[in-house]
Amino acid sequence: MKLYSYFRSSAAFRVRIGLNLKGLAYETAPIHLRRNDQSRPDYRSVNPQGLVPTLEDGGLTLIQSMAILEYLDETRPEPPFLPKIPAERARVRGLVDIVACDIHPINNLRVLRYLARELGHDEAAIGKWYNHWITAGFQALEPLLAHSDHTGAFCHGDSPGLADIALVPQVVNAERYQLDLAQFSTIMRIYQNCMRLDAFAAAHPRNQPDYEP
Ligand SMILES: N[C@@H](CCC(=O)N[C@@H](CS)C(=O)NCC(=O)O)C(=O)O
Repeated sequence: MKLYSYFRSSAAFRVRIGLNLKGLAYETAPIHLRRNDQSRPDYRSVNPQGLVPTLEDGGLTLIQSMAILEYLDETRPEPPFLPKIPAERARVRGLVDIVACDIHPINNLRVLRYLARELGHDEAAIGKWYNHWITAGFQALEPLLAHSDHTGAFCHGDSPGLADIALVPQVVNAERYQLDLAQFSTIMRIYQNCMRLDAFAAAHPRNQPDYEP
């Protein structure tokens, strides 16, 4: 398998965690987002959206991190990323979507660049925007996790799954922008439990072949 990835991309980070949890070996094809590798015609011919991640599996080319993760789960069912019961699956997907649909897309590099280049906002304003949307999402995630009997060592029970895969990269991004995470004690407890696992630690940006300090 080949994963088009950027060390700092949280969407690629999700897929790296998923591949590691499934025990799947893969090669990394670095796409340097800051240098705009994502706009190169050769990469656009692989992923016309010009975003990472893209996963090649045999003759298949797959895009969109959550679609890739569900594909991995459907083709390699062990260990499962989702619970079996429909209501519980909906709970996990709801937690995932807070991150993947409501926080991440508006804090993406191309959005931050638009705020800076087209709308003229400075670094301080962009940092404020970034942390505002993470805080809004985490203020919903925290009680959903803290007050549910389904929450265990991880977002859903005592094994890592899809919600943890979405959550951990978002926490790493929040740390990078120096958001005060002390108010999110359940999120941070789960995050720390995840980071004790090799699958999560090995997927961390600083452990990638294209890492830059
Ligand atoms: N919904 C997509 C989002 C992918 C995405 O936005 N990737 C970011 C990195 S985390 C990217 O490639 N950004 C490039 C850019 O903004 O130019 C997914 O989950 O795969």
